[in-house]
Amino acid sequence: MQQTYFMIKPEIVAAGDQKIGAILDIVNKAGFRITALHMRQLDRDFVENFYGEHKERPFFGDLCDYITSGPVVTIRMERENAVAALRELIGATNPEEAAIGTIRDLYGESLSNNAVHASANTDDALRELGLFFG
Ligand code: FUP
Repeated sequence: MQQTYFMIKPEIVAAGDQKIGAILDIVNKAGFRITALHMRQLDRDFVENFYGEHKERPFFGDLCDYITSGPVVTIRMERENAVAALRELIGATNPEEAAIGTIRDLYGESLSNNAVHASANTDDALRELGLFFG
């Protein structure tokens, strides 16, 4: 059993419970078990650290503004091969390139507002679960 970090981004949370529920239903049907879940307003320093790998990128400021624009849902999940399986389930970063039926295909609006985050690899999963769940 492997653990990964999953996050539902602000525009989905702002849209109301129905979209949150629909996304959780997709991950549940894919065999993930939720072991911790919170809705939280993240502060700027926390998000700058979380997205630290992108610090030098031109979109970094907008990305941090967006993630702190409203509450997010932070989730710890487990499954066999959870990290790779969740990345496949969410689809490509840009919703326009995401495979049909993936979460970003169904719920993403744009490259920056792409509905959800999932840890990219097992090292990131450990780091991100540590940041969010201690
Ligand atoms: P991902 O791992 O799929 O979330 O993608 P990245 O780690 O490459 O990017 C993190 C977030 O930065 C993305 F979810 C969206 C945002 N982003 C932009 O806004 N513009 C870009 O050109 C690339 C990423």
